[in-house]
Amino acid sequence: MLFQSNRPYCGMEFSENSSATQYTPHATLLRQLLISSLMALAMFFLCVGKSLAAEHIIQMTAEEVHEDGFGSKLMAYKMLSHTVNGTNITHRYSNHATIPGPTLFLTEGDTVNLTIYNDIPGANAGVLKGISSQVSVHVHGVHYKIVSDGTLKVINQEDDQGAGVGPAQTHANYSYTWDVAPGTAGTWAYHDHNYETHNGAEHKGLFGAIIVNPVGAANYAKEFVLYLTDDAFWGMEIDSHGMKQKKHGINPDFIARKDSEVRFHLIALGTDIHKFKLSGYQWADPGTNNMINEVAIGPLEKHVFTVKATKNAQYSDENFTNKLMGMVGKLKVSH
Ligand SMILES: [Cu+2]
Repeated sequence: MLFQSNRPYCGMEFSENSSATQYTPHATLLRQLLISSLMALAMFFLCVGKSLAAEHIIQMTAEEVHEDGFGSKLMAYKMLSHTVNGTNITHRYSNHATIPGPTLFLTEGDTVNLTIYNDIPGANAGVLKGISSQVSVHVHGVHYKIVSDGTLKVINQEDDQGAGVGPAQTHANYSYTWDVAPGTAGTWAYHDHNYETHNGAEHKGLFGAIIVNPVGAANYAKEFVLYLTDDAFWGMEIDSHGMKQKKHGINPDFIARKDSEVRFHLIALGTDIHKFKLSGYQWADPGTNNMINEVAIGPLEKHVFTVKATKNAQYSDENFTNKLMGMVGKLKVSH
């Protein structure tokens, strides 16, 4: 027997021996052996794949931040704690509330339990004016039940699904459960949907991304996440060595080691159509064999691509008005 009957494993039990095998000709016997071995191998990988599925417990706050160059206050998410199957990985994130918010790396098959806390000063005053001062986390791409939509009751018909005071009910904090189901691989935005209006405060800085990798996906030396808003790139750089998240902010300069493979994640927010370019580089348009050197990306669209970092470059939004706004940054390649 391949599996002892008292040992837990996933899937159906089968026997590699059959009473009929001793009378079958060699060819059939060999074929049966081959089929048994292949089945055992398949079961093995199924079991390994399943046991890799991780449970993420995440706690975040939404806070006010003051970015240089802005008259008005902005808002940002901060990671309080993140454990994966009980292992604490909070040190990967900034100690501060950042724009963009924490990038969450997930793998198909994982589950996420995310709790949001409201640290906006005076958040409870909103109820007097009849507006929502709840903050929420509404995610794209992964699966969840309606109670984890992270929207106001006017949208989901159930509840105001955020932390703080909403028009219908209040929650000191609010927890969401996400099923990172097979088929959800990709780069997806999350953002507030409840602050002040049913559209939330994404435009004030309450946004971030989840990156869902397939099981056994390749590793990239650096991950560069760029959000294209109507007047700036907001970015983050993650080094696969240690997974430390840094360079949060506007039009960041990214750094890559020469000849390393790096991955860009472009996520369009706002209303503009952007024309992204990485000077002197070409990359494969995802899902095709076409090599491209610029890409048009509209509201809510994403574009994920990889390049080998061979030379310094400038990334930019070639859309005329966006370029006038200064949507330009650098890729610096070091030896
Ligand atoms: Cu959205």
